[in-house]
Amino acid sequence: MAILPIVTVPDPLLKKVSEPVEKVDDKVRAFLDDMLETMYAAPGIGLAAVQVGKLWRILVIDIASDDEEPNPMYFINPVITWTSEEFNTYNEGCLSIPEQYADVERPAECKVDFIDYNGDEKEIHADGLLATCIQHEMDHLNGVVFIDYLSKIKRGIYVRKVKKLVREKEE
Ligand code: K1U
Ligand code: ZN
Repeated sequence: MAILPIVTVPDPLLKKVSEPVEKVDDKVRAFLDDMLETMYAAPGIGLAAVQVGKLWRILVIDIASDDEEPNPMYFINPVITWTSEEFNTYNEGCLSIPEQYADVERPAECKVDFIDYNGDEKEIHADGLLATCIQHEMDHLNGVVFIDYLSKIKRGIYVRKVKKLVREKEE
Protein backbone atom coordinates (compact mmCIF):
# COMPACT_ATOMS: atom_id res chain seq x y z
CA MET A 1 0.00 0.00 0.00
CA ALA A 2 1.10 3.59 -0.53
CA ILE A 3 0.27 7.11 0.55
CA LEU A 4 -0.35 9.13 -2.61
CA PRO A 5 0.22 12.90 -3.04
CA ILE A 6 -3.00 14.94 -2.92
CA VAL A 7 -3.69 17.49 -5.67
CA THR A 8 -4.67 20.97 -4.41
CA VAL A 9 -6.48 23.96 -5.95
CA PRO A 10 -6.00 25.56 -8.45
CA ASP A 11 -4.75 22.39 -10.20
CA PRO A 12 -6.79 22.11 -13.46
CA LEU A 13 -7.16 18.34 -12.86
CA LEU A 14 -9.74 19.13 -10.16
CA LYS A 15 -11.99 20.66 -12.84
CA LYS A 16 -12.08 17.51 -14.99
CA VAL A 17 -14.96 15.02 -15.20
CA SER A 18 -13.84 11.49 -14.20
CA GLU A 19 -14.47 8.39 -16.33
CA PRO A 20 -16.36 5.23 -15.27
CA VAL A 21 -14.29 2.19 -14.26
CA GLU A 22 -14.84 -0.65 -16.75
CA LYS A 23 -13.89 -3.62 -14.56
CA VAL A 24 -13.18 -4.05 -10.83
CA ASP A 25 -9.92 -6.03 -10.96
CA ASP A 26 -6.88 -6.36 -8.68
CA LYS A 27 -5.38 -3.15 -10.14
CA VAL A 28 -8.51 -1.20 -9.14
CA ARG A 29 -8.57 -2.87 -5.69
CA ALA A 30 -4.88 -2.00 -5.11
CA PHE A 31 -5.71 1.61 -6.00
CA LEU A 32 -8.68 1.57 -3.58
CA ASP A 33 -6.30 0.33 -0.83
CA ASP A 34 -3.88 3.20 -1.60
CA MET A 35 -6.73 5.73 -1.58
CA LEU A 36 -7.93 4.53 1.81
CA GLU A 37 -4.43 4.67 3.29
CA THR A 38 -3.99 8.19 1.84
CA MET A 39 -7.35 9.32 3.29
CA TYR A 40 -6.57 7.94 6.77
CA ALA A 41 -3.09 9.51 6.73
CA ALA A 42 -4.35 12.98 5.68
CA PRO A 43 -6.55 12.63 7.82
CA GLY A 44 -9.91 12.86 6.08
CA ILE A 45 -13.33 11.26 5.99
CA GLY A 46 -13.53 10.97 2.20
CA LEU A 47 -11.39 11.00 -0.93
CA ALA A 48 -12.13 10.95 -4.67
CA ALA A 49 -9.69 9.36 -7.14
CA VAL A 50 -9.12 12.67 -8.96
CA GLN A 51 -7.66 14.11 -5.75
CA VAL A 52 -4.77 11.68 -6.11
CA GLY A 53 -4.43 12.24 -9.84
CA LYS A 54 -6.57 9.47 -11.35
CA LEU A 55 -9.67 10.36 -13.40
CA TRP A 56 -11.68 7.30 -12.32
CA ARG A 57 -15.20 7.48 -10.84
CA ILE A 58 -14.10 6.11 -7.47
CA LEU A 59 -14.63 7.34 -3.88
CA VAL A 60 -13.58 6.08 -0.48
CA ILE A 61 -15.32 7.25 2.68
CA ASP A 62 -15.04 6.46 6.39
CA ILE A 63 -17.02 8.71 8.74
CA ALA A 64 -16.41 6.57 11.86
CA SER A 65 -15.15 8.66 14.78
CA ASP A 66 -11.90 7.91 16.64
CA ASP A 67 -13.73 5.92 19.35
CA GLU A 68 -15.50 3.70 16.77
CA GLU A 69 -14.23 0.78 14.68
CA PRO A 70 -13.05 1.84 11.20
CA ASN A 71 -15.83 1.50 8.62
CA PRO A 72 -14.26 1.95 5.16
CA MET A 73 -16.74 2.33 2.29
CA TYR A 74 -15.75 2.00 -1.37
CA PHE A 75 -17.88 3.49 -4.14
CA ILE A 76 -17.09 2.60 -7.77
CA ASN A 77 -19.12 4.34 -10.53
CA PRO A 78 -21.52 5.86 -7.95
CA VAL A 79 -24.78 7.42 -9.19
CA ILE A 80 -27.07 9.54 -7.00
CA THR A 81 -30.58 8.30 -7.81
CA TRP A 82 -32.59 10.38 -5.31
CA THR A 83 -32.13 13.38 -3.03
CA SER A 84 -34.45 14.64 -0.30
CA GLU A 85 -36.28 17.95 -0.52
CA GLU A 86 -34.97 18.84 2.92
CA PHE A 87 -31.52 20.44 3.03
CA ASN A 88 -28.69 20.45 5.61
CA THR A 89 -25.84 22.89 6.07
CA TYR A 90 -22.40 21.57 7.00
CA ASN A 91 -19.13 23.41 7.52
CA GLU A 92 -17.16 21.47 4.89
CA GLY A 93 -13.44 20.98 4.46
CA CYS A 94 -11.53 19.40 1.58
CA LEU A 95 -8.11 17.77 1.42
CA SER A 96 -7.58 19.59 -1.92
CA ILE A 97 -8.31 22.94 -0.20
CA PRO A 98 -6.32 22.38 3.01
CA GLU A 99 -7.20 24.24 6.20
CA GLN A 100 -10.14 26.13 4.60
CA TYR A 101 -13.77 25.61 5.57
CA ALA A 102 -17.15 26.99 4.44
CA ASP A 103 -20.84 26.31 5.08
CA VAL A 104 -22.37 24.38 2.17
CA GLU A 105 -26.06 23.52 1.82
CA ARG A 106 -26.92 20.11 0.31
CA PRO A 107 -29.87 17.68 0.31
CA ALA A 108 -30.06 16.08 3.78
CA GLU A 109 -30.51 12.54 2.39
CA CYS A 110 -29.58 10.74 -0.80
CA LYS A 111 -29.77 7.31 -2.39
CA VAL A 112 -26.74 6.07 -4.31
CA ASP A 113 -26.23 3.11 -6.67
CA PHE A 114 -22.61 1.94 -6.84
CA ILE A 115 -20.26 -1.03 -7.26
CA ASP A 116 -18.38 -2.16 -4.16
CA TYR A 117 -14.81 -3.45 -3.54
CA ASN A 118 -15.80 -6.97 -4.64
CA GLY A 119 -17.45 -5.78 -7.86
CA ASP A 120 -21.01 -6.27 -6.56
CA GLU A 121 -23.81 -3.78 -7.31
CA LYS A 122 -25.14 -2.04 -4.18
CA GLU A 123 -27.55 0.71 -3.13
CA ILE A 124 -27.30 2.90 -0.04
CA HIS A 125 -29.71 5.38 1.56
CA ALA A 126 -27.53 7.94 3.33
CA ASP A 127 -28.32 10.77 5.74
CA GLY A 128 -26.37 13.08 8.06
CA LEU A 129 -22.62 13.40 7.54
CA LEU A 130 -22.52 10.38 5.19
CA ALA A 131 -25.01 12.04 2.79
CA THR A 132 -23.00 15.30 2.90
CA CYS A 133 -19.71 13.48 2.34
CA ILE A 134 -21.04 11.37 -0.57
CA GLN A 135 -22.36 14.49 -2.32
CA HIS A 136 -19.08 16.38 -1.71
CA GLU A 137 -17.09 13.46 -3.18
CA MET A 138 -19.53 13.03 -6.10
CA ASP A 139 -18.91 16.70 -6.93
CA HIS A 140 -15.19 15.89 -7.27
CA LEU A 141 -16.04 13.25 -9.90
CA ASN A 142 -17.80 16.01 -11.86
CA GLY A 143 -15.00 18.57 -11.55
CA VAL A 144 -16.63 20.58 -8.75
CA VAL A 145 -15.12 21.60 -5.40
CA PHE A 146 -17.00 23.17 -2.49
CA ILE A 147 -15.57 26.66 -3.08
CA ASP A 148 -17.35 26.66 -6.46
CA TYR A 149 -20.55 27.31 -4.43
CA LEU A 150 -19.06 30.54 -3.03
CA SER A 151 -18.80 33.97 -4.67
CA LYS A 152 -15.92 34.55 -7.11
CA ILE A 153 -14.28 36.91 -4.60
CA LYS A 154 -14.42 34.39 -1.72
CA ARG A 155 -13.21 31.60 -4.02
CA GLY A 156 -10.23 33.71 -5.03
CA ILE A 157 -9.34 34.33 -1.37
CA TYR A 158 -9.45 30.60 -0.58
CA VAL A 159 -7.28 29.73 -3.60
CA ARG A 160 -4.70 32.38 -2.68
CA LYS A 161 -4.56 31.05 0.90
CA VAL A 162 -4.01 27.48 -0.32
CA LYS A 163 -1.30 28.57 -2.77
CA LYS A 164 0.51 30.36 0.10
CA LEU A 165 0.15 27.30 2.35
CA VAL A 166 1.52 24.95 -0.32
CA ARG A 167 4.44 27.35 -1.05
CA GLU A 168 5.32 27.49 2.67
CA LYS A 169 5.24 23.69 2.97
CA GLU A 170 7.60 23.36 -0.02
CA GLU A 171 10.18 25.77 1.51
O1 K1U B 1 -11.21 16.28 0.35
C1 K1U B 1 -12.17 15.57 0.59
O2 K1U B 1 -13.00 15.36 -0.28
C2 K1U B 1 -12.30 14.97 1.94
C3 K1U B 1 -13.10 15.81 2.91
C4 K1U B 1 -14.50 15.24 2.99
C5 K1U B 1 -15.56 16.09 3.56
C6 K1U B 1 -15.42 16.76 4.76
C7 K1U B 1 -16.45 17.50 5.30
C8 K1U B 1 -17.64 17.56 4.63
C9 K1U B 1 -17.80 16.92 3.45
C10 K1U B 1 -16.77 16.16 2.93
C11 K1U B 1 -12.41 15.75 4.26
O3 K1U B 1 -12.26 14.72 4.82
S1 K1U B 1 -11.82 17.23 4.94
C12 K1U B 1 -11.19 16.72 6.54
C13 K1U B 1 -12.26 16.42 7.53
O4 K1U B 1 -13.39 16.80 7.35
C14 K1U B 1 -11.93 15.64 8.75
C15 K1U B 1 -10.66 15.23 9.03
C16 K1U B 1 -10.40 14.50 10.19
C17 K1U B 1 -11.40 14.18 11.05
C18 K1U B 1 -12.68 14.59 10.79
C19 K1U B 1 -12.95 15.32 9.64
ZN1 ZN C 1 -13.02 17.45 -1.26
